[in-house]
Amino acid sequence: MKKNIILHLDMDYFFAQIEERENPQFKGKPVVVGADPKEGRGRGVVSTANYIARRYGIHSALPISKAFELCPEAIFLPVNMELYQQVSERIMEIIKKYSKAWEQVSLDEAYLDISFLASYKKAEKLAQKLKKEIFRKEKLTSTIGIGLNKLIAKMACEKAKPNGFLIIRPSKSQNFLELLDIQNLPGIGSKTAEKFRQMGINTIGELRKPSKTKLLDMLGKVGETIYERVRGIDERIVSPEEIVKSTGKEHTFQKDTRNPKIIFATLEKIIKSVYQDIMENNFSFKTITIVCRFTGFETHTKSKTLKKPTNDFEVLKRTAKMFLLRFLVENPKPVRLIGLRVKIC
Ligand code: TTP
Ligand code: MG
Repeated sequence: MKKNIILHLDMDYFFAQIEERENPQFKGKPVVVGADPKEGRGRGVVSTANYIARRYGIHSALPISKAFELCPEAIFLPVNMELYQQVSERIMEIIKKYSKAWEQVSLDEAYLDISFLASYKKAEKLAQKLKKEIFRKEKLTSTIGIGLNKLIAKMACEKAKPNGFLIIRPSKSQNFLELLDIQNLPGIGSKTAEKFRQMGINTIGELRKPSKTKLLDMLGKVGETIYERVRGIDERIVSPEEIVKSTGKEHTFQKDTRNPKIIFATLEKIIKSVYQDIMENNFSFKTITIVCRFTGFETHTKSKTLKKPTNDFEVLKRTAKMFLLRFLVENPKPVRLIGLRVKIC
């Protein structure tokens, strides 16, 4: 029988590691990349932080004001997306040399199907070689996980972070999963985890007890996926066709606002910037998503998938404005952030 061998690679503290590389004087200090903290009054969020800053409790998506409170002496840097994108492209060029079946998942993450090696020993050698090549060419560390499917490979990678390597042989997959906390399973967020904890379920092993029907009742359709994942089942294939690229922009207002002039002028700017990005990359878009965050972090999103891809500016503008207007009509609270994202193809 053919052995499936899947590799997952994820760069360590990607944005912050690139900043450290560019500024060696930051090494050994807490580094936070994200919005301007403005002495604690800043209103955006953390994109990422190096592992030293993480010791203070700082992590991706944390409000930047909170990060400042936790570690005011950290080095706070703005997001230099252009640079990170260039680095990402070079890394992906290296990765895809290692297998014809590769899939980029985000700027710093990719899967490779290396089943053609037919041996976990050879897979280990390939992984070490890949990690070394990235480090030699880019001076950046990465972590690699290997397993019999995407799920196991990704979870192994998470477990081995940072600058690590973990290989889970097929016969060890069940043991590996069993003792991990339920929140290590992709798809289980803190809210879902809380529901299970109240039922006395804390580990993935314990999450094998509820029947499929019970999980479907509790979680809806995703219950079926969870039922399979806790048993190590994941049939998703590694394929570049599956890459869903997206581009987007968001803006956090200086002060929460209900002023329609300010809100819609900002949306206009966001639409233009996103559209420019689409055109520069010669893409069209198919799905449009609008995000609106109100006071208190209450966040609403709405998406529309078009019948076929387009690059019509008017369609983008009309849809974005209509959705945002609907959010404002339905919710009287002041607005903290608005954003627009499109899936490109
Ligand atoms: P991740 O791979 O999730 O995080 P990371 O590379 O910073 O850290 P590690 O993998 O070692 O745990 O995300 C890759 C980059 O994507 C990250 O450097 C910054 C960006 N990012 C955001 O801007 N906001 C987010 O909420 C997350 C999760 C990531
Ligand atoms: Mg990463």
